[in-house]
Amino acid sequence: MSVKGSATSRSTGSTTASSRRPVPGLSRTELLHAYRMMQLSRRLDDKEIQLKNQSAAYFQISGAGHEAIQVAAGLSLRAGHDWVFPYYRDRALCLTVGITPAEMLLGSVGSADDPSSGGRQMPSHWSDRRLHIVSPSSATGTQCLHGVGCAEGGVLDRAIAAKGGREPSAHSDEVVLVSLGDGTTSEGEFWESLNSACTRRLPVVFLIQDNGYAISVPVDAQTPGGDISKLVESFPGLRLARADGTDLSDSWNAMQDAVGYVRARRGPALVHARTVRLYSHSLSDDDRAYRPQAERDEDARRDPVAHLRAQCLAEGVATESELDTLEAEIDKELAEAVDRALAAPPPIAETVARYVYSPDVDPTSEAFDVAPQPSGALQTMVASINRTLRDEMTRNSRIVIFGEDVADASHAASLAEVDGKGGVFKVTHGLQRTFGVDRVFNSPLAEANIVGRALGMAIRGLKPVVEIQFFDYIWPAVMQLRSEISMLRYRSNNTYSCPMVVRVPIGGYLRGGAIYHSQSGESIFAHFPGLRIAYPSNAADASGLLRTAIRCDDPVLFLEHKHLYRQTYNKGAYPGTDHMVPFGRSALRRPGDDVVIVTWGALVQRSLVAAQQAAKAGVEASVLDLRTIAPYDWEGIAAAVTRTSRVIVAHEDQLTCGFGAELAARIADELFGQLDAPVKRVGALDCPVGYHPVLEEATLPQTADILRAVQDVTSY
Ligand SMILES: Cc1ncc(C[n+]2csc(CCOP(=O)(O)OP(=O)(O)O)c2C)c(N)n1
Ligand SMILES: [Mg+2]
Repeated sequence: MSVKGSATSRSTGSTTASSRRPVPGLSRTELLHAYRMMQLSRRLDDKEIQLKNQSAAYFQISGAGHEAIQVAAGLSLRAGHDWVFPYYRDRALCLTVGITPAEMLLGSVGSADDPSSGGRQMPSHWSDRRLHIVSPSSATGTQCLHGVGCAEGGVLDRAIAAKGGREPSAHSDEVVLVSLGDGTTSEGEFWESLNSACTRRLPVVFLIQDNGYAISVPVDAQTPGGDISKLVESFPGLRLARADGTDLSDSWNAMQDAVGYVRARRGPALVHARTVRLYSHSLSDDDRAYRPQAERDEDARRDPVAHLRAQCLAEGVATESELDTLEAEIDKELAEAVDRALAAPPPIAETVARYVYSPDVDPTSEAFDVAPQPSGALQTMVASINRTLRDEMTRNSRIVIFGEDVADASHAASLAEVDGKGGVFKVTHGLQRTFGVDRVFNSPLAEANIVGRALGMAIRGLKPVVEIQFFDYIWPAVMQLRSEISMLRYRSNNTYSCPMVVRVPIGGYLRGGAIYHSQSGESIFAHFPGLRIAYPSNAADASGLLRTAIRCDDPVLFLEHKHLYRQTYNKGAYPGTDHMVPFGRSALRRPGDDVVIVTWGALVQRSLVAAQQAAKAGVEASVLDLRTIAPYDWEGIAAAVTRTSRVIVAHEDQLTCGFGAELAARIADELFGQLDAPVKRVGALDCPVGYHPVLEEATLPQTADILRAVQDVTSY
């Protein structure tokens, strides 16, 4: 092993007279335990391959060749004290931390009893709440940000608890291990996570298991120079250890060094372990298609399990017959575990949609219907949101706010002189000044970083309320929103969840917002099961909906229309510290029996104006403000359509695949018999929003467009 960074007190494993064992620092019992774990992992892989070949398992990906570094990593951690963010090759790691072979095999067959996911996830996506092994997705690299967020969450929890006089839930010496492959280091999320780990000196160990390939792509075609540790050498404060990941001794020394450094709170560490991939990428891959035989043979000669066996025999740690006995015991244990897995019940089809959302806290329920108690002067939507955040932060010390520019000043000392930024729209202004830098802070300019870190904090009980600066720039975070935030509860069968709020300024009508500050697109996120979407149109609703978003137990995308932040027509008196609007409950903004305009966001006001104009011609249009998109108020829509027999869905987003398409289809499907006219949609052109007001006006739907739709539908 070689290390870079400030020296630790630990030995780096040089051979000494007393170290006649293959792994100095491990007792004979510990060494044989390590050998058992490595053999168990390999034999379990082979068992699962058999099950796949017998069609009793449906997928297989092995850890063969990675066992030494993984067992060394597992032995260096304290189960249930430290945190583990594994990836799909981490069988030996997860076994060493404490997941049993029987539990793994229940995952192989996809049983309802599979403790990681109840048969929802492929095998090799292990998790365990008690052991702090966090449910991974299959997306490479996303876990890096979760691990960093978890480490940061622990640090913040302790700082906040100390100020609030409560017991912290995080330990002062806990370590977060994030594991990934060499190819995965090409993902931006890896680099974003290194940035934050080093900037904030977080207690994270990155373990890179470099088997030289990402499916068929060799590391030299993936990483400049073919050596990831060279690239990260200059990260300030990052302790770096390189190891032969097929050698238990070298792996142990590297892991001890890294974990010791992190546990002592000296900063983050990275272990670059070179392993071999003894089998193909997965059972769906055949590496003979792209790897020469000589290279495969060379890997086989570096088999870590065979290597340790030979070492144990050579050094007299155990006799051949002792190792044979140990291996026979493993085979017996596995045979019993296979029998149990094969007899285990499959998932029940009726449970398929369980745990998309919290089964315990229902934001559509009466519990979230708390009437407003308005008091004080009328205030804008931006003031209303700011005050709601302030009140909720006062009520719940676990709320943390971060995002780009959301702090008043990153250098808190400057606040003696300056007023503070508090977000580009000033929504979070003054919150850092009131609640301190542990609860309100700036993120790097990296959207996946914001959402991914929030997940890592949320799983351990903090309540992140983060900001994406503009909806137009949400896209780097979409993998996190789609594959992580909204799916964590489902994929872990309700074992892990990450309730949080992602606030996003959205929309146009800004006169000058142009192409990259005017976008809509809520329908895209309505396609993410597990995510709630609120979209207030006025100041009072913004407060009530935000409070529901914060107090509910699901991730919520909270869309704040930029144009609505400071209008006068949607001002309201502050509705009090307990007002909540349940999700999925629309509001009738204007009654009218001739047609209903179903709408939300900035088109609520435009629809009201159009309705007033239509009334002059004797047409009475009602305006129904949906307030939330996921869930949406189908009963409210159905009642309004039944009453009027004519319906328009009006939204700011583009017409094609806008959320109106979904509503129009459902209305046509389920309410066809109630209709006296076709369902009409009003939306933006399928065209970007140009800078000049003439272009903006031509793209976005205007009052006149809604009025024309009212005339069309009512004269049909
Ligand atoms: C974001 C993402 N892109 C692509 C894939 C498909 N994929 C799965 S594993 C893999 C290669 C990963 O290689 P590496 O990080 O070296 O890990 P290894 O499998 O070699 O251990 C790819 C491309 C994925 N799962 N996620
Ligand atoms: Mg690899």
